[in-house]
Amino acid sequence: MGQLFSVFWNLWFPNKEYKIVMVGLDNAGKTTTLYRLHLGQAVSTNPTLGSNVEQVTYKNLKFEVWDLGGQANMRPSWVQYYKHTDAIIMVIDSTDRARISVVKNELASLLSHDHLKGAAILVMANKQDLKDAMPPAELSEALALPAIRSHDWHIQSSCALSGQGLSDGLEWISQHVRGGPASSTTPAQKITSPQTITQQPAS
Ligand SMILES: Nc1nc2c(ncn2[C@@H]2O[C@H](COP(=O)(O)OP(=O)(O)OP(=O)(O)O)[C@@H](O)[C@H]2O)c(=O)[nH]1
Ligand SMILES: [Mg+2]
Repeated sequence: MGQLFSVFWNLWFPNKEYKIVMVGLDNAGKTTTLYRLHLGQAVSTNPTLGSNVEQVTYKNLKFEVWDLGGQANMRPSWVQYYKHTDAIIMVIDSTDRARISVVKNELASLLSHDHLKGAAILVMANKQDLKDAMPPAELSEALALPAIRSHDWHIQSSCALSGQGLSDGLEWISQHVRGGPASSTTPAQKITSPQTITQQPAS
């Protein structure tokens, strides 16, 4: 049924491309995530100066995925990419306990931005392959995600090196942009598994 729907969707909107902007602190794993999605393999990265952009196709949906540099002096420029954004992916180094409050501030700042009013927020709890990684539930609490009422959000555990969790994250975004089950039938807060937590904005 889902497959049939996506065939029709593609016929109706053959060239529709959704915009995803990937943000997060330096060293979080954004560029690794982008190229894992685009090429299907891990690449060696350097700190991003400016941005990278690639097209990613997932289940007949086309996404233009922007990967922005996360160093402190580059974060003020993130806003320049926000216009017409369908979804934000905030990538987090789940072992970086020392900077979780910085992540929380950056999240608050993007949630209040006018151009991101209708954007879905996918939080990637990345580097889950590392022993001291905070699990999604701990990150969710540290970032006060359950208090977010303004946006549809979801937290997903991932390992950008292996690709674990990336398709699940794109699946959630796909459902959001299609206005499918994720945004019409999910209860106010739902913990679908220890790896993933979803919440809809209050109506
Ligand atoms: N163990 C582990 N390492 C990862 C993972 N994802 C990324 N890395 C590593 O983390 C480092 C930083 O990754 P990048 O993708 O360059 O980080 P970034 O968020 O793009 O950083 P900036 O461009 O500086 O903003 C690299 O050495 C990656 O190989 C992961 O899931 N697990
Ligand atoms: Mg980068």
